[in-house]
Amino acid sequence: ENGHKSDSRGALIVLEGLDRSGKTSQSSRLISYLEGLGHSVESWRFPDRNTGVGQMISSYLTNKSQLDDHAIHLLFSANRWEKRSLMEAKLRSGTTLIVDRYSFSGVAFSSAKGLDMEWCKAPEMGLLAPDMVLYLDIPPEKAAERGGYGGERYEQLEFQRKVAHSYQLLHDASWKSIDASLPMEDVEKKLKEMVLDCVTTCQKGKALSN
Ligand code: DGP
Ligand code: NA
Ligand code: NA
Repeated sequence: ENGHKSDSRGALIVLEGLDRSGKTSQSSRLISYLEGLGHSVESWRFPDRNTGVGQMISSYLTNKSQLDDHAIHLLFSANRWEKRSLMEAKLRSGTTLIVDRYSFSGVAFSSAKGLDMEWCKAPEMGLLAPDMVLYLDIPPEKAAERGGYGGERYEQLEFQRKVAHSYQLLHDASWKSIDASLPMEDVEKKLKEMVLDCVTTCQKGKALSN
């Protein structure tokens, strides 16, 4: 103890993966787990369909509207930007955020349509950097078998194969891959260990970056 005010903050933990990779259920399990240990934690997801921009995205995803590929890309990005300051405030106040999809989804899904990957990354620059990215790795065929897709625009096997390929190109050393075709409980166990480790490191004062 050096007498300085604690820099303790929450961790920004992102879950990425194909549609039906299990992110949403694993996210709620992680939340219960961390809450049970007495941590302040919130579940977030992108796109956040509750904002004005989010409603445009939702209408696009449900095929109620058509948009140029670049235009929808920028809307997804804007949807993350409009939440940036709240996200930062939460983290600084000590709340850990478990976020279901973030910039990597933006780049993976849009580049899967053929957009240039560097162009796709540009509007994401300056958003808060995740402390950890957990990639729920599942073969597209296996994800498609899981109770079927919900029928939204991107939920098609052929397209998900392209997204999987894009994710592979984005995957770097900061990512942790989990075999998401394992039974749910096994995936949960691995995720809990990784997340607890990350939360503890951030509490010790790891700086927030962008
Ligand atoms: P979800 O609510 O997690 O099911 O996401 C809705 C769909 O939108 C899903 O197929 C993934 C896709 N998606 C999420 N974020 C982005 C993004 O930033 N850009 C694009 N093009 N697609 C995204
Ligand atoms: Na979906
Ligand atoms: Na999801």
